[in-house]
Amino acid sequence: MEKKFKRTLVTTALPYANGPVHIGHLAGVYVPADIYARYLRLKGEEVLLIGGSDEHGVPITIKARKEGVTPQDIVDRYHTIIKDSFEEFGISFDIYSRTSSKIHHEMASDFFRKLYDKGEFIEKVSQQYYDEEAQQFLADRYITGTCPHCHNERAYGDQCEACGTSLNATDLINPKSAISGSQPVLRDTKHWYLPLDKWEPFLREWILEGHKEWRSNVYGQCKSWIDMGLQPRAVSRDLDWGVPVPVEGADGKVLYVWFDAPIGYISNTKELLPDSWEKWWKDPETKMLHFIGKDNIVFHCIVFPAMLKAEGSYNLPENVPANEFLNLEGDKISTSRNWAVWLHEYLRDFPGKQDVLRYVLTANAPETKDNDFTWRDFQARNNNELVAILGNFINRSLVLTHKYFGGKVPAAGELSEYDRATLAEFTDVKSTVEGYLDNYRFRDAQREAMNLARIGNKYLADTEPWKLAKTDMDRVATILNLALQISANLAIAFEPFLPFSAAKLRRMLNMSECRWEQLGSSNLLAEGTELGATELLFEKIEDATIDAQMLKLEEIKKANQLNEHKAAPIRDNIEFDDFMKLDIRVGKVLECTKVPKADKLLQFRIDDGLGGRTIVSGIAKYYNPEELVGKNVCFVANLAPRKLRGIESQGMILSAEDADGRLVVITPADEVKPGSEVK
Ligand code: B3M
Ligand code: ZN
Repeated sequence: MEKKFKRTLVTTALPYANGPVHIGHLAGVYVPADIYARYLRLKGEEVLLIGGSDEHGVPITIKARKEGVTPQDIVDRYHTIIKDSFEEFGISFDIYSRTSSKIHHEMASDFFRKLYDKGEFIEKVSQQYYDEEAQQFLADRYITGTCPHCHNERAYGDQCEACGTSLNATDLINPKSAISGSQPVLRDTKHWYLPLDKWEPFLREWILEGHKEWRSNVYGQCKSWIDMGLQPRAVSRDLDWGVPVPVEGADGKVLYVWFDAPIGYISNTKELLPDSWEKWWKDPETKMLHFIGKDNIVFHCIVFPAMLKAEGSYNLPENVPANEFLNLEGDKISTSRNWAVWLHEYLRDFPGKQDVLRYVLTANAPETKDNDFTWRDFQARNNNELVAILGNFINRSLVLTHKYFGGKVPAAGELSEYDRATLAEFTDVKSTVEGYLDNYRFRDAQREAMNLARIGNKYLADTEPWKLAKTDMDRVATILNLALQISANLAIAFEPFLPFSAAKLRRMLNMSECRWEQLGSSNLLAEGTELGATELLFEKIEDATIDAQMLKLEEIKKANQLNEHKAAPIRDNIEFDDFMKLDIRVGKVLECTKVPKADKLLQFRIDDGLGGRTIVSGIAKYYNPEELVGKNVCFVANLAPRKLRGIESQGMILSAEDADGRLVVITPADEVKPGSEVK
């Protein structure tokens, strides 16, 4: 049987404050959570939407070290940027706070201490790399060395990015400290572990038996973790940034970031509601939901619940509607490769178009599988759906009302058969949209809401009130009344999805209230209501705008290819005598022409100091023949002649191949006589 709850606590993953947020964050977590919270508020339910920045962890300290600033500087910078982006996109947080706050440090510290006092941790000594010069233990990310699998020399202590293998720092060949460059040594260190194995029977029962309704991606991941067997997990680290471990003898140790971050949900609730936060966390009539991305599933479904269970007084989540990933133009979004649409950049390039992005991200939400964001799809959904369906319907209804009825809602007369059928159609929408929203199926819900506008559009197209205006104004009044009622319904139905446009629409319709219950009614606007000024809800996005975004991505891709280029490995050694066999000379280009019907080849006449020779070279893609005439080049003079396209080539012109495959001719740095030997 379905449980009844009094209120809903919605948490959203706390983004790391070491960079700005992008469309993947928005699509995966914040837009769906916001839709859900807005929906419950419209229904008049008690709901909290909790967010904040995750300000601890090693990557933040690495970034700070690189920039020569403190970790606090880094998180201050990005917390502000992230918070502003969310606000601009209308993510209606009741609080957006941060884990470097005092209240969070106290909360996390107390939580650890309570588990410690209850004997819920295991203490274990293990060996970890220590940098003797810098006098500190090294997080795995702070150690680099050679990957034992692929011999990449720049692998990290936790992962080799060349071959993708996850590593232990002790696997690395030739480990080096990223702090001092010295070779680290192994030292004993004590840490606290949460024995997840102890909670395995409970987790198995609670999730695998009790929550079969969870999304199959979430349920499946949990099942495979549990079936693999759970191990104790270290909840402390040797690091000087984070919440200090609150026990004696733990100097230089902080709570592992994944231990303190989820407690951030609790601290932020307490910061918002110092006197009543506990009912949101401990009253079994509160329903808790975690909105997260798929890479966070194990922490929210296994580790955090085990922590809450060990503490003993908290609720567990009722559901964890985790999303898969959103890709960008077919490639995985990546912060380090700058492969993303950053929210602050989108706002700069598309001012006032927050709802367009919200719409597209929901329409493509990666709810059941990874999905792709493309700029062409963005344009098409804007032009063909938001403009052509929703915007067009609203605009026609309002413009016609202004034209024929002086901007006042006209009185409806007797409804025709067709009017009634239309009404019946859109009355059903409420329960359909609700059904989807209640099951966290946001893309289906939004698609249904859009169907309302389709119904409206079709209604106007079929009834053609503009044609009746000369003959039957009563009928026109009825039609426009109905069209305006549908518009008012749209203002309600779209409020969770497109909050800015819905608010604009409410102003245009002069709607004083907006409640979910009203959805489906044909009496939302009283006869005689004075409408506000008509504004356009959406506007067409031109090809040039989209081309500019695509170009930007292409340039990023090119830059990445150059950056990621590593020089080819050096070939096997040769003897000096082998080298001496090569006769390399300098020659002056006397003539240079394209070889007909061969798009790669140029034919050279070279002054080699010995009467001249002909060489054919495959560099036509990179040079115009004229540019090379008069230049000194280097060529292999004793290569056995070969025929290319019927021309005998007497040697080979030397070029360097750049990272992108471009060939660049080698020329001596100063003027030398044709025929000079290169040694
Ligand atoms: N900061 C990881 C992430 O941003 C982490 C989430 C914490 S949620 C408590 O993907
Ligand atoms: Zn490797």
